[in-house]
Amino acid sequence: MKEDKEALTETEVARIRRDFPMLRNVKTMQKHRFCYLDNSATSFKPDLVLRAADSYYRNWNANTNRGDYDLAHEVDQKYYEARKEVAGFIGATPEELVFTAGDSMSLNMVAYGLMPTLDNGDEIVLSEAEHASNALPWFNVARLTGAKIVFAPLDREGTVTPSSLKKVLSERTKVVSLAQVTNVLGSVIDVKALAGLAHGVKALFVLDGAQSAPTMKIDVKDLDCDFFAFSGHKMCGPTGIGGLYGKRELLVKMNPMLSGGGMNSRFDRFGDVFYEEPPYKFEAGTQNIAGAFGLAAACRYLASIGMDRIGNWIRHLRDEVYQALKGIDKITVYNPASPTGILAFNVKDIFSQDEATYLNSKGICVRAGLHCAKMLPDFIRADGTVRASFYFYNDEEDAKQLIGALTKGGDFLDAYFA
Ligand code: ALA
Repeated sequence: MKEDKEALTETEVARIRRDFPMLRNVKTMQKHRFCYLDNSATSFKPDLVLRAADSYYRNWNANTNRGDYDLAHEVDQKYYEARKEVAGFIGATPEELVFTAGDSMSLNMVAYGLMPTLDNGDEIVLSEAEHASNALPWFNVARLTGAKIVFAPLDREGTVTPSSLKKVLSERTKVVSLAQVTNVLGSVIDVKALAGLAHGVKALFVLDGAQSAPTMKIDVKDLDCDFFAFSGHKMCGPTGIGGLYGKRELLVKMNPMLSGGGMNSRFDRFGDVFYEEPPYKFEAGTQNIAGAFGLAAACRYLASIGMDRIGNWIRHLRDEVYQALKGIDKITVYNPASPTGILAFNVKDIFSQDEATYLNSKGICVRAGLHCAKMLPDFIRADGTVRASFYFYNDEEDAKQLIGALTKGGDFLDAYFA
């Protein structure tokens, strides 16, 4: 794996851009260059990912872990190789990696899987910066068990720090579940320190990697999280595929949220069910095999570029935009110090979605509003933000296009005259 500490170069990015049909083929509306800055919502897919997913339907189209013919054995082997590749990408073994439909599914599987271990009065620690995937499953499970949701205070940057987590931990804490990188403010937590504190009170530490797996090197063993959830589509993989890492002993004990074919070895008319070993115990029904092939190809692709270089490049582009905007009175940036590719801002007196409409008129795709993080407005004191999120195929021109659109005009009414 290429892992030097430098950022990508413009020449490399120009070459990388040619790998993406969405950057080759999409002709933007009207006269503006197409500038996609909504990568925290979803990323584009390179040709090799599309080919890998397509290859399943063309060459290996049999069900997995069920058939007794050559093609079935071949697809089992390919599926296992895909699992090994994806597991290796986050520092796990294949036996610890469950394929899921994505980050939301993974977090639901942990929350409902742990439900039998939660009692009335137990506490689940979250933060107000969590997006829906890492809040709503826990809200549901708290309601069903009588457990209580407790929020770890955020510091000025919107981060849960070791000292803020300490304030809410107690012997009643059973789970701490936090995003490694939050999706609006791009705040990054010190996972090792926080996981250590959670383990100190015998709580499990669940890490939501929706925004981190695409942009930083992950080693679940080194981080010592108990579970790690992520989506494929934010890291150049297909939609509808993602992963859940769990420590082996926890996966062995945890209840499967979903039941069906493939996850049981036997059941009888009296209701006795014998589960398969993890990870198969958690993969009920025919799986997204094409998606797994595509995600494995995406992991290989990202690894060949180098996760540190990806992280450094997106931070560089984001900082360039921040430096250009920080002196402008009418623009408020909510996450000046974020070490990620995410910039959250508002233009004075303009509703965030109107601003996004204006940027759209300049060919720029950003997300605006609450971004699924619906508890955050009280903290940032803004009912919505504009979010520009960079990925490694964004180039200097993208950063300049955003700066240009925000420094010249910036009034959503301009959209009507663009
Ligand atoms: N959680 C995704 C986002 O932040 C959808 O946009």
